[in-house]
Amino acid sequence: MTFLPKPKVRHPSLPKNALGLTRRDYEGGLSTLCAGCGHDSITAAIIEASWGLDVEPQNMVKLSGIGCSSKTTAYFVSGGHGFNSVHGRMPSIAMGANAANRNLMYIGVSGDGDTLSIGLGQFCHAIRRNLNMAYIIENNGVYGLTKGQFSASADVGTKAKKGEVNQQPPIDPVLLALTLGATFVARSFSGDKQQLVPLIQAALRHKGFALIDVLSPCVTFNDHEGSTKSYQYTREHYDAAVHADFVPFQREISAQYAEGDALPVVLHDGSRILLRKIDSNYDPTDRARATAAIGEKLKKGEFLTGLLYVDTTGKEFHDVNETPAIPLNQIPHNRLSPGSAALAKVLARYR
Ligand SMILES: Cc1ncc(C[n+]2csc(CCOP(=O)(O)OP(=O)(O)O)c2C)c(N)n1
Ligand code: SF4
Repeated sequence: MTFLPKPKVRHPSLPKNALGLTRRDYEGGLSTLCAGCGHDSITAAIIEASWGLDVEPQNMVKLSGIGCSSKTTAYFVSGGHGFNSVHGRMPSIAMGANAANRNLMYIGVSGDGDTLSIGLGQFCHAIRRNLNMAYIIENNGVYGLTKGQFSASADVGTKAKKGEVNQQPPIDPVLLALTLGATFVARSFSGDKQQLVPLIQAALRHKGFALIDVLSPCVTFNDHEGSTKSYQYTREHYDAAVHADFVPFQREISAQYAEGDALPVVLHDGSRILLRKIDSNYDPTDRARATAAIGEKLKKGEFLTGLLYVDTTGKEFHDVNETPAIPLNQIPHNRLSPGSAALAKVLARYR
């Protein structure tokens, strides 16, 4: 993968987070994506979210598959660990790494092709296992890297740049995740940083699988009239159900909200998400009602956005499998290898 380093020069008065790091410390290499690509805006939101959360760069693990979207893990938190996997196979890598070390913070970045076409099976099982990771789909409705073929998220009737009309029904990742029992489901837009940054922070802090489907227009192959994933279409059919404020543990809650209008959700580490309901009928803790509301909007060709469903009571992968609290590479040798007498005992059982 191409990696273009950025100059190290920085202004001495740049604001610093609790670790004494500036936003520049959360950047990566220079992007080689097309100018105006929605994916670059998502990268900027991830940088902002990580800086604001005081993430220790060396504790972040960035995982991806193949696609323009999957290239973006090289563009943020250069001090983190990274693995650019085979197309659609990022969840397997996330699973293995997560099982070996539960103390790191896992973020996966994928495309709608990488997740919903070739990688659909892997995606479903990562949700079922409630793998502890934030999973971002940069959803543009096409395979950008291979020049604009329809992906599995393209809507029926949407037009390709050269006029071809998509006939196949789309897979909606948000509805799919809700059906599979996901415990954190959100949708946003690359052009709405104010909504996206707190969602990413909450997803990184959520214990379990946190999905954010981000509508992210492809300016080169899917930003024309007739596309339902263009900047113009998304702006015109974009409707927020809730607005999420992320409040880190130990920071005073200063957000103003009307009584009965906001729902505080406490995460496992004590940080909170304050959900301000824009639609007073919307309940992000009721899976069935959330699913119905999202489906209703989709039928009208509209996108409901914000934190659409959250459940902090579900057991995540490590609770279910009782994985060791310390990373596998730190388990002492005498615990891993109980010695020849113990081995002889095991073998005796098969004689
Ligand atoms: C096994 C395999 N099959 C096909 C490809 C070709 N390929 C590369 S990227 C891609 C799709 C990328 O689309 P998406 O995940 O939506 O990402 P985008 O480029 O739109 O961000 C395909 C089909 C591949 N690299 N590997
Ligand atoms: S081809 Fe599309 S998805 Fe890929 S970098 Fe260009 S605008 Fe972005």
